[in-house]
Amino acid sequence: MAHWGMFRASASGGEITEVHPEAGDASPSQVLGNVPGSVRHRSRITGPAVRRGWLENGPGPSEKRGSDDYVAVSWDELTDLLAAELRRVVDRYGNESIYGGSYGWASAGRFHHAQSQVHRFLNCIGGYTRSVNSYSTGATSVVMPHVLGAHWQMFSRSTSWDVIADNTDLLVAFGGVPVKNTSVNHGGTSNHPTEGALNALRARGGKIVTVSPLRDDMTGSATWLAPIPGSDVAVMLGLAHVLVTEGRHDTGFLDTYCTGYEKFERYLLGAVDGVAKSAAWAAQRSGLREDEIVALARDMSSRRTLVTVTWSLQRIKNGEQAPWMGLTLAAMLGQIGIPGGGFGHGYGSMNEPGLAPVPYPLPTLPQGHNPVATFIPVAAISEMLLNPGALFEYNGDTSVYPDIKLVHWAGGNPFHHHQDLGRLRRALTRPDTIVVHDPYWTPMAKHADIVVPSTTSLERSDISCTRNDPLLVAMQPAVPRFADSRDDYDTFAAVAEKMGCAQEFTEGRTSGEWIRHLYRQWQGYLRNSGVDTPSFDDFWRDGSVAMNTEDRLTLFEDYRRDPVKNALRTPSGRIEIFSEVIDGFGYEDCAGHPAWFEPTEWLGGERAEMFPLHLIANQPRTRLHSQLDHGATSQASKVQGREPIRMHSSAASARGIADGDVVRVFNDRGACLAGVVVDDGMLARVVQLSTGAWYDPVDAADTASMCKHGNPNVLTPDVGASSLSQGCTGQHVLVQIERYDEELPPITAFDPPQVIDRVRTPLV
Ligand code: PGD
Repeated sequence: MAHWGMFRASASGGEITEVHPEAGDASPSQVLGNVPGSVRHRSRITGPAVRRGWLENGPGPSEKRGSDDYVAVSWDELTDLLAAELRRVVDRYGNESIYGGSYGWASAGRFHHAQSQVHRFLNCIGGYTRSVNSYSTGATSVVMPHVLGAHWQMFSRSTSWDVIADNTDLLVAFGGVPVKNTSVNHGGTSNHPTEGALNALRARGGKIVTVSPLRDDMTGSATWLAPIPGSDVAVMLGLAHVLVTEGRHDTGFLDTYCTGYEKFERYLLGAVDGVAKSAAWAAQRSGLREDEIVALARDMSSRRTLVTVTWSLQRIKNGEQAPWMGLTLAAMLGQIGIPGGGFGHGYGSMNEPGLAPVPYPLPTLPQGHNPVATFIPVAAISEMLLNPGALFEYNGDTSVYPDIKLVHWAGGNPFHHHQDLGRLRRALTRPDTIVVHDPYWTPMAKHADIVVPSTTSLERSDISCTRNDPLLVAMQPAVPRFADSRDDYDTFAAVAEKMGCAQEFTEGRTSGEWIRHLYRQWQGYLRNSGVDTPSFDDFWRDGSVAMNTEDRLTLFEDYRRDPVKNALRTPSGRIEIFSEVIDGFGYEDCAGHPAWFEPTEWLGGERAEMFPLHLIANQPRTRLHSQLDHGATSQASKVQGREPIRMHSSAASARGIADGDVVRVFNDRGACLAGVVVDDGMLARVVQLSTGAWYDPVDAADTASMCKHGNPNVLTPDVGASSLSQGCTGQHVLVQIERYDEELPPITAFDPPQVIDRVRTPLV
């Protein structure tokens, strides 16, 4: 099982040669094509290594990170060095000075889940500074608990695809429903039903309106409205204005199930600032026609309508507003809690929304207790490392950035997920020590002092399951461990042994014993709930257990049925269109109700005079984030070895650029090369470059160097969504593009650094 689906692998000589998707999968992911050849790829880390400068000079800030050589060490040396360094940092600076936020998707599998392993280990040695929220839903996860009293439940208990297919008459999808993103699901997935459900809706006579600058954010027939990127909230306000002024809003629903609508309505009608957020006002900001907005609002109020908002719409400055306003629009239509109507968030952002949840807890490795209270919002990593002691706002509180001496990372790639990579590189010069566990020489591993070679999930046993999939799967190794790599669990167990907390970390179990233990614990829980499951041995032999799921859910059906008994977990128990709590924080960049904030990176602002193209840095179609970028599917999409950038023919020809050319994409933060694919399925001034090409600087010693491979995060702004959430804003950025006529530098992203073997080449 992988995040991108369930498969069987054929192997030979320690390498995967073929993969065969699960028979029941309606639409297997093309990302599977990256798996063959991935185990023994040259970018694998073959054994433990330590950065030469760190080994020679000891821990300390260093500008050599990212361009230094490495020295191969034995496992015994590596675990000695790691244990001693952790002890030094804890004794001298305290556990708060270890940053263990360690964000990232790692691999499917409940036991070997890298984040769970590193957090459990760090808790055994006294804790660490943690991170909160995610890069996926940074703004949503903070605003929605105030507004709806829920966050992830919105996805895991979302209206199921079959209910939408059978009942929705009009699907209005802000951000579309990009089927490419549904190929992945955190923790795995055994089926991909999205495309089938959209087709079934159409076959029933249902209509789809996709609101996105990119046509292919919706596959198949749909009405395409292409607003200027970042203007969705204006469009939603314009729609809401039509509903109110034409008396089409459901006052009964707003009175019974919501609070604060009146305050929002005053803002909407212009009573607060003298500006009515009319369809004409929205048209000016979005570039859509006024009559299109009016017609859509009328259509929405006369049919069973589902309003959906993708997660990408909140990965932008003031990202809280799009989901909050989408919910408000749906509340005004009064169909929340009715099958096929209402609101959805995240359809097409990951496979989970729309899939049926499992009604009981799943096996999980306990992470223990972290006694350190210090935390940062996850996307504030550079800010924290560059500004120890500085104050920051988050969700109504003011906190202080800790002084981090050691960064311990397992299962994530900040050079994939973080913004403004030049700034990140400057930030990574600051700590005394950076430890990275990864199977591959990712750019993050190349910035580490202590490099821990991990196995991949293809080399180990595990259990996989996820909250919206019926299968609990026995993950059996397809190949032996690669070279001198180890499971992260075994590494942590060895370091724990040297630090005197082995029993606490392992509880006396090997990884095999843990997997059996977690299964049996789960079995016991289910038995108490009256559910029978096969023995562990039968499960392991058969390969999977089918679990019950809660089918045909409608989000908030229970709340609609009985708003008192099933009150929401908000202060009012209702949907908070106006939140007294958020209002009370007094933030200038997040008011008490959803509102329009002019984006900083958008075509309607002054910055567009300097950088006139709007780049959408969205999720890739050919891989999961940066994982297996060297795989066949990902590589087949590259243009002259560079990440493809899609451009409208008018924007390309105005710059003397043709399909297949390599271009330099730049702004005042940085530059990267990319290979052009001309595509008129987008607004003329929009370009699209997916995330995930491994960062590949022309000059590794220069933190401001151009990336010759096409990582858009050299361009994106490193600013939080707002004082409320500080969420990631990496989806949107203004750029300029020019043809690159110089000799093309070779791609070196997948080449390992120089690793010195002291036996053959003694250090001088
Ligand atoms: P991955 O490439 O999945 O990216 O960011 P994330 O860091 O999750 O990184 C996972 C790493 O884990 C890989 O290096 C892989 O090799 C390693 N790994 C896999 N298995 C194991 C294991 O068993 N042990 C260890 N130790 N390592 C393992 C994703 C993040 O990027 C996300 S979720 C989102 S939604 C964001 N989206 C955007 C965006 O829309 N736009 C921009 N510009 N930037 C984004 N960044 C964010």
